Amino acid sequence: MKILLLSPFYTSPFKYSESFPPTGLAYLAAYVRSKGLGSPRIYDLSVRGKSRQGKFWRHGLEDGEIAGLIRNEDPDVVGVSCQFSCRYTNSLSILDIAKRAKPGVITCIGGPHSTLFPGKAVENAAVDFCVTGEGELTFAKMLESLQATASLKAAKEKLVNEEGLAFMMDDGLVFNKRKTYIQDLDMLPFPAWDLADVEKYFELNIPYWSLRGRMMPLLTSRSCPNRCTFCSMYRTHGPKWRGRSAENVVDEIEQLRDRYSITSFNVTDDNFTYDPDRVIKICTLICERKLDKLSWNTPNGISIKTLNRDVVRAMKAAGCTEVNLAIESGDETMRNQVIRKNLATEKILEAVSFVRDAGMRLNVYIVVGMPGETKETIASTISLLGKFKAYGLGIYYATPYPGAVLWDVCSLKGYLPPDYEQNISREDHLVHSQPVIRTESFNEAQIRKWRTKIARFFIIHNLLEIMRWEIRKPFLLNIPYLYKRVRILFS
Ligand code: B12
Ligand code: SF4
Repeated sequence: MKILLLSPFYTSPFKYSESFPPTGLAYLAAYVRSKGLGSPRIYDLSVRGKSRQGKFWRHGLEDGEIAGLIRNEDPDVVGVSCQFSCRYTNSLSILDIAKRAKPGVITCIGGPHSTLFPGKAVENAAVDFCVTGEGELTFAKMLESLQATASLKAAKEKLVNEEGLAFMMDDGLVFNKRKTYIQDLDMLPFPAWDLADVEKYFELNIPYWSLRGRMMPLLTSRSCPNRCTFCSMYRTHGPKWRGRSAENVVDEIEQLRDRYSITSFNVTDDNFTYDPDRVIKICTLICERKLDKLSWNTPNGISIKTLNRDVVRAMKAAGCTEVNLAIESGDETMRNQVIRKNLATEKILEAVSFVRDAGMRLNVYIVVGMPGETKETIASTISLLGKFKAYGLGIYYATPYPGAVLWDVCSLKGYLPPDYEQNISREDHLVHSQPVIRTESFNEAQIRKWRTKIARFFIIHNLLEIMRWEIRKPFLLNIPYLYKRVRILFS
């Protein structure tokens, strides 16, 4: 059976690319291959081609080219990943193209967005199956059933009790909720990057904070035990944190170096430092196997609660060059009651001192515009940022995503624009990069102003720190970065 796994094209107001290797698809491909369930192939439809469409850039192949690719590959099954809600409409359109390019092809969708709306997904005539949550075992079961039966109808009959899978039968929707998640992640083969065009990402040279070039993602654990109110991650990856063994993780790093000559990797876990002993073990093994020449970072943020000096020192010794800390807000009520981060200000300052004492570059994340934000809470955030030096700031507008508590709160209180629910699945509405919440105490324009105020303060306060790191880079590499910073100052 020939299986084509596709990552969708995307639209953006910016010309520069934001494509990253699709870890989820690479795990799926590796697993089905290891089970002998046919020959999978991964195509990221966003890495080739770029065209202007009105105010936006379409990154990736045109519809006709996608149809051509499907006809050429001639797959039996096409699977599309929908990692971000805003790409859902694009993902559906790809399955529609697949059905028209090759009538009779079996189609499947998976990923965080469709996981929350499986019934809606399979109502669509172009979607035969929707795999919800962690996909490996369920996708394999689906393929097994297709292989073992003569028709789609017969395959579906065999799958009526399969958990995590949604599809339509003559008498309506079949969907059994997922209850189990893979406990022993070491049983999974490493992501099948040999089935994707990884050289294309190296060529695109997209920065991930300060790293770029021959860089690959590394997922050492899945899920997170915390429940920040803006986060919906656990709805896909389950309630419990699950970690791979240190040996298994370091074997993968070794393979990435030997096969793809990577010079860096980024740890894309939700909560890399949840188990500090495991992190120290990973770092010790990296050093023992002389993999510490590779640079790495933690762009998704690491758990501040479990961070200690030994962990940070071990990370630095193992080649970690920068650490991102999600502090979210300087106001304790916002951080702990509204966001439910359960994180004391003292703990943040302690973690900051560990990172700075270790001589690593520090980036922090802030979220603005959660319900309850006022000019006083913004002042507290500025005050906290004023207590230490950092290099980078990721400052995001609070955005309600389906499945997150924030979504329920904002819907209930009428804090969202009228067509928000429809627009969240469309990239041209840019809900992920614009303020969308409006409460009794602020509107979108106010939130923009507050965001700029924080960004401006950050740059002025950290000017020397920023220059200290920038000066180490070749001059030409600095120009775009410095230009962006100066624009924020005067915007
Ligand atoms: C790394 C990461 C990024 C990275 C890189 C993403 C990449 N392509 O690798 C970057 C930095 C680019 C990123 C950006 C953003 N991210 Co992000 N990101 C993640 C993160 C932490 C890990 C992704 C990952 O590698 N997962 C590991 C793999 C194994 O899991 P998976 O992708 O879910 O795939 C599994 C299943 O879903 C399923 N599956 C997936 N696809 C398919 C397809 C088929 C056919 C089948 C059968 C199954 C299947 O099987 C897979 C294997 O088990 C996730 C959270 C998470 N834990 O998933 C958030 C997450 C995806 N991001 C999220 C968000 C909000 C964003 C941003 C919008 C943030 C922002 N405000 O800027 C931006 C989007 C920017 C844009 N322009 O679109 C949200 C998405 C919520 C939503 N409903 O849209 C998530 C879920 C986190 C959260 N807070 O809830 N992100
Ligand atoms: S710590 Fe991060 S991954 Fe965990 S719930 Fe909060 S935002 Fe989500």
